[in-house]
Amino acid sequence: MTGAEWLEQAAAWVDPALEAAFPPPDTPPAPLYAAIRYALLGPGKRFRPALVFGAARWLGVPPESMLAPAMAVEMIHAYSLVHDDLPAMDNDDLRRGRPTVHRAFAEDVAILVGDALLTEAFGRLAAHPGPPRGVVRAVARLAEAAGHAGLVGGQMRDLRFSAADGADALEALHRAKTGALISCAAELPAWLLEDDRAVRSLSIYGQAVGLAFQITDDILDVVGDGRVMGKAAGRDARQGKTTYVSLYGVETARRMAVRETERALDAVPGASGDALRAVARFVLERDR
Ligand code: GRG
Repeated sequence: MTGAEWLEQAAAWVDPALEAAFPPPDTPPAPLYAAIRYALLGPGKRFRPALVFGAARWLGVPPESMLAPAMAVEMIHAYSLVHDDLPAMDNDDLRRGRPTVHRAFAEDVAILVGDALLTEAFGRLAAHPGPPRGVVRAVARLAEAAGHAGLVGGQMRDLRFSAADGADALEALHRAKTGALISCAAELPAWLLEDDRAVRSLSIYGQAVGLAFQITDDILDVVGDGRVMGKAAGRDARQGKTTYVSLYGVETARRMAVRETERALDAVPGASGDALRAVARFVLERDR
């Protein structure tokens, strides 16, 4: 199985559940549900659900038994994209090959869409049918990844980052902004199953994949095709952003991504780690 095939499988499991998670688009108060659906069900890779399902497989439980965490991480991811695109943040017009939510609807709607997705994510995870202590610890872990020490803190670092802050600060920024949710996605099945040893391995795997994901994101911004990526290429350079490519150049950045991927592969050995290893390799090869 390739990583791309596992991502497709993940979408086949999680998309019907995401589709059913909110009322039909014309349900009042308009245009809330139309906009939530636009943000959540768009043509994303479902990378974070693929990590949840891959970790479930590594742990020997049916991936479909981990629908709640898969939905939760995709909802938080979708919220973060909607808010990141807002005029006050990155001010983007295009996401996943379509107008961003505030462009397709309105800015006030986009803020509420993000708020609704963020809130619903915790409701879904809390409703996971499993040992209550595991569910509570998983909810706490998701809060950590999404909050001040994760996504939000990483976004703050990003908004105020300057090249003079240096390479360590850049890594800290990306470990929080991109890596925290990716690592959390890989860890959640182990938290839910209260398997602390597996949490440690999946955290090593997830942090390495998260960093590789961000490095390849920076590389794609330079060498990628905007039509395939569904967003403008070359934005980082135009905005004068400090990235792995601007600091190290494409070749060294690629070697760094390879090193992180090898670290990830080593963390999930054995036959049942095949999906997680395929997803880690996908990160290196991805073109979108
Ligand atoms: C606004 C609180 C807040 C946080 C925003 C994650 C984030 C923080 C912003 C996203 C902007 C961005 C381009 C980050 C770099 C890496 C990344 C998360 C890319 C998008 O993820 P993909 O490639 O997207 O998984 P798809 O569309 O495939 O779901």
